[in-house]
Order: sequence, then structure tokens, then C-alpha cells
Amino acid sequence: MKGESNEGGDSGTILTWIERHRVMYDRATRHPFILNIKEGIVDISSFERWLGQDYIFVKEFVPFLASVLLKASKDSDDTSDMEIVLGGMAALHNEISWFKKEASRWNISLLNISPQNANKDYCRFLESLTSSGVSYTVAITAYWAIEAVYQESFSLCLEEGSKTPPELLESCRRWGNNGFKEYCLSLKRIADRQLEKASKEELKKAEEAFLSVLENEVRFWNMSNGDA
Ligand code: HMH
Repeated sequence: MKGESNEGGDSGTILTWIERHRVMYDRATRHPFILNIKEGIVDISSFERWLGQDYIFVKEFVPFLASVLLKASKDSDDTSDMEIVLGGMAALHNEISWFKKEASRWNISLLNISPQNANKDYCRFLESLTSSGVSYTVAITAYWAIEAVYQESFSLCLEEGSKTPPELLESCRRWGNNGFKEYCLSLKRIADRQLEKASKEELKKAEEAFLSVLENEVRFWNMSNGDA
């Protein structure tokens, strides 16, 4: 359906890539850590490890998102992109406060946590994407993928019949809620729109970035085991 808009989000490059890399996509979005939360059998120390590492990640995510915002303001031909990314920035500000509050509820000191290797590698990858040599198309594709993995993962824990422990519901709702799902769909629409007019070379880079996000997310979830 070339040339037609992709309002429903049910066609486009991203969907093609999800299907092409289905195994890796499912590894990132249906990780045992998430499935254990959903089944109500998660080890709380795993959850605490994830929380501390994710706080570090989210702080590193801010400069990445700032770079996406900059690219949107320079290179997007749709002014609403910038507002959508700016909304993500505002949510991230709120998220950092939430992490602090949640950590104190679990008696975790966020000051003494050092990033594990998988976290460091992921943050280094994010940093590489902030370069001005990385296009808006590649950056927005990565941004969509990073958010979509969390949205898909945590929404599983909210599905009918899930046995998610009540004390973990707030975390799951943070990324599993419908508003965030809509937000991810708007990022997907932007990415698909950009990809539609991208060169072959650009498409290749964006697909590689998408795959790198999936690989980094799997390694990130693996850290919760404590044996990373
Ligand atoms: C590792 N990926 C990781 N942490 C997050 N908070 C998100 C994605 C979503 O914001």
C-alpha cells in the first residue's frame, strides 16, 4: 500500500522488521524476568536489582532524548514531532522522581549503585546515537524501540489473569498503561513516516539500531538475575 498513510499502525517498515526479527523481539518483550512478575513468582531481589540499574539508565536516557529533540527540531518536516518528543522529556522528568520515591519504598539507596556492564554498554550505545552524524530517522527509530520494549513487556503483567504481586503493580502500570501505549504508537508512526522516505543505506542503519536496542534490552533484563 505504497503511498498511503499508516494511521492504524498496522503496516509499514517497523512491522516488517518486527516480523523479520520476531525471535529477538520476543526475547526482549517476553523476558523471563517479566514473565516471572506476571506469574507472581519473581524474586524480589531481582526486582530491586532491576530498579536500581534502571534508575541509572533513565538518567543516561535524558541526554539521548535531548539529542532526539534537537534532531526533531532541525530535521523533521512535521512540527508536531518536536512536541511529541518534548512530552517524552516531561515524562522522563517525572520518572526520575518516581524512581527515587519507589527506591525509598523498597529501602534501596540509589547513591551506592554502580552500573553493571550490560547497563554501561547500553548507555554507551545511547551515547553513540547522540552524535550529529546519526540521522533523525535512526535516532527516532531507536527511541521508539526502547520505549516499545518496556511498554509491551509491562503490559503483559497487567493482562487479565496475571498474578502480578500487588506491590509491583505500580511499576507495571508506569509502562504498561494505555496512555503510554498510545505514546509508543505515535513514536512508531513518526518512525515509519521517516523510514518511508529514507535511503537504502539509512534504512539499513535504522534496522541495525532497532536490533541493537533489542539485544541491549535482553542483556538489561538478564542483569536482574544478578549473574550478569
Ligand atoms: C532499560 N529500557 C530500559 N529502561 C527503561 N526505563 C526503558 C527502556 C523505557 O523508558
